[in-house]
Order: sequence, then structure tokens, then C-alpha cells
Amino acid sequence: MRLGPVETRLRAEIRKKGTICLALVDSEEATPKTAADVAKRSQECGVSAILIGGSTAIDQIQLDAMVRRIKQVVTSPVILFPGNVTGVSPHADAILFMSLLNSDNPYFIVEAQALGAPAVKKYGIEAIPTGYIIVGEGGAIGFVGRARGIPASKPRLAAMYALAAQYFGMRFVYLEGGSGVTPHVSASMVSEVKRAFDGILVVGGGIRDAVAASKIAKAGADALVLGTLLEEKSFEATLRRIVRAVQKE
Ligand code: 1GP
Repeated sequence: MRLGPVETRLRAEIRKKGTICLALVDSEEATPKTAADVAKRSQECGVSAILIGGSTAIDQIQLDAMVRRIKQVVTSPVILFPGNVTGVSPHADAILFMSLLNSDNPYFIVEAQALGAPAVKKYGIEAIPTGYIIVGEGGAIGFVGRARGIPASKPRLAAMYALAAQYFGMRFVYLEGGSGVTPHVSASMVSEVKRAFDGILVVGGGIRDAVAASKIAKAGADALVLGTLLEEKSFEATLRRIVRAVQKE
């Protein structure tokens, strides 16, 4: 299977920069105008793509309005980060087509995906096959997705899931600590997963400063997701520091 343009672009950026940053806009928390403003300012700080979604997002009309508005002001790809079947917008450039691998509920592993797949095909959205693995309690998505979170002290378990994702043919693994959590996924878990998984490793949840971002990047993350940070009024200085800290010299 040929890689789509968004994935090809992300891979090229990772080769060039070492680790890239992705800005996450919660489609329920913002309005289209504020979301577009955050996306534009994030792009100016050097993020490589805009993710849009949320674990409890159900308003598809608002999601779509947001995607369209963001696309008017950024040149970076706009990528859906769906928490459910309601996370699909025809105007997005790509979708992290995710299976929540450590859910106890088959709905979040494959049923929502089967329900959503025809819409992804109909609208020609680039699907990026992604294994989604929740660590610890996982915040809201851990609860909603009925995750049996990987214990923070058991990196090997996360690595096993990541290897399974690879053998399923998933090209991305997203290690999720949960939005706004403390602490973030540990560097030792990131490095153990990186050793097991031959693909793009995305890490998110609770990353708010350059020191944490740099540790996770050094441990082997290819992409970091920043969400809660962008809800701060003046996030730019911190985001710029993070983008700089994770880039290879
Ligand atoms: C949540 O991993 C993302 O799905 C981002 O987390 O909001 O803590 O940055 P934060």
C-alpha cells in the first residue's frame, strides 16, 4: 500500500527534525474561531500538524466547522483524532485510524472503526493506521474508552501491545497518558516501546514543558502531542521552547 501525502510529509519532517510536535485542539472545548486562532499560533511556533478531536466529542457540525476554519489559516495538515464515530469530518486531510488496543470493550477496538470506515472512504480521507495504547488511568479517554491502562511500572506490557500493533500492520503507535494527566508517560516506557516497535511512535498526555518533552524525545518518541498547554492564554513561548528542545541538532 502506498503511503498517503500526509503520512509521507510527517515521515519526512521526522527524518529532518528528529522529533516533531503536533498541536491538539479539543473540538468540544473551543469555537471554530478560537480553534483556528490556536492552530495558526501553534503553526507559527513550529508544530508539524494540527490534530483535532476529543474523547467526548459528539458535535459533528461543530467539528466540521472547526476543521474548515482551521484549514483557512494553516498550511500544515489537519488530522482527525477521533474518540468515536462522531470524530469524522469530510474536510480533514487525514485521520489517525485508531484502535484502542487495551480497551476491555470491543466497540473501541474495532466496532466504532467498522462503523466509521465507510465515511472515511466516502470522503477520501487519508487513513493512518494507528495502535492507541493507554497508560495508567488515562484521564477522560481511559474512562470513556474502558481502557485497562498499562501500569506505569510495566513498560514491557506496553511494548507487547506495540509489537502486536506492528504485526497487525499499524504504522503508528500512540502512547497516551491522558489529557492533562500528571505524570506523563515515562521515558523508560517510551524507550522500551521504541525498541519493540518499528514505526512512528507518538506520545501524548501531560507534556507541558521543554524538560519533559526533551526527555521523551530522547527516549525515542517521533512525535509529541500537546493539547492542554494550548489552552493557556500565552502558550507560544513554552511551545517554541518545546519545539526547539526536541529537534535534533
Ligand atoms: C490527549 O495526548 C493528548 O489525548 C494531549 O494531552 O492535553 O495533556 O497535552 P495534553
